[in-house]
Amino acid sequence: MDKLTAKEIYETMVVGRRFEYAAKEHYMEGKISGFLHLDIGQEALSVAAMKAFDKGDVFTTYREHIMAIARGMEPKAVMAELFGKKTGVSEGRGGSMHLFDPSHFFYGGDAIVGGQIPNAVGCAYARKFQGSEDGVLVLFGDGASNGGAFFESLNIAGAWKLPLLFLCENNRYAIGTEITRVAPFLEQAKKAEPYMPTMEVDGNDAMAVYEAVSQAREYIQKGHGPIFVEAFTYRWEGHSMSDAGTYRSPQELSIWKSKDPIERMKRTLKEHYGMSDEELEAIEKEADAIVEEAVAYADASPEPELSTLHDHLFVSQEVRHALS
Ligand SMILES: Cc1ncc(C[n+]2csc(CCOP(=O)(O)OP(=O)(O)O)c2C)c(N)n1
Ligand SMILES: [Mg+2]
Repeated sequence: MDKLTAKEIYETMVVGRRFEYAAKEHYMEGKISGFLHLDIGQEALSVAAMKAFDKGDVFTTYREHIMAIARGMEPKAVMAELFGKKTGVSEGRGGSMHLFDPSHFFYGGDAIVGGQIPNAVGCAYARKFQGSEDGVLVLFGDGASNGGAFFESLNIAGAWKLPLLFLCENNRYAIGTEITRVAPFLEQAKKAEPYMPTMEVDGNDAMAVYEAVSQAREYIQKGHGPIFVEAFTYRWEGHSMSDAGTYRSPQELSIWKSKDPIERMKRTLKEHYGMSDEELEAIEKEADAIVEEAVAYADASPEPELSTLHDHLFVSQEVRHALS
């Protein structure tokens, strides 16, 4: 990986983590309502996957703030969405779980566990039909890979050789359920083996995730059909903001905190790319400024007007005509 890409990945990871801590703080203050799922501890996976899959369409889960930023959505527009403001990426109508921006080919954020997987299959089918070579990336959790829609998606993507990259974020838990209590093995990639090639990667190693997703992207773009990448990681915070965390031990959490993906990438930048402490500190300062600006913008932005409450519920006449 060239130095610029490595630096960019690190910068986005640092912004991402600070963004998440700021969101947590403002949730506690009551400025963000509804659900909020933090991605702290999983930044390497979220950022490096987006940077490696820089074209094509992306479908993902409700734990997607950092992915949206890494895809190019502005942190202030993402924060404004969390605050439910008109200037948010989904005009304040979606909130944390529904960050949506067709200009970045980013289609959420889905509150239904695994709901994004069949949507991505449909998109991959459409892209193949249109002759597009960019392909589609779908991210989902270990828990989602126990659902029926997941297996149906593997099946049809395999049968029709769709340009679809399945990326499983295995953080070992679905809310409080440890994956091996509800699946016969830890590695969810085993489920995909009859349908497509599979790869496993350390999800806390940004360099490795970038490499694996780049290889997988090339594979689907060459028209070989779907591929499955599983990245192992761990979330540091609760599942959402209401989670007492009684299902895991403090020891387990501290082992994973010692595998901090940001510290790891920082070491790589120092040791392999010769970056100085001053340069790295400047990145942290800049990240703080970006997040502060995002919060100030979200705070100052207006709420959507009440008169627009019923907008976007049904397809408009204009869209209907355009599609017919
Ligand atoms: C169809 C459906 N069933 C149950 C839920 C409740 N629920 C929300 S998140 C979640 C756990 C999902 O775990 P996983 O797929 O591993 O993703 P993670 O939260 O770990 O990123 C569940 C069961 C839901 N939102 N949708
Ligand atoms: Mg999980």
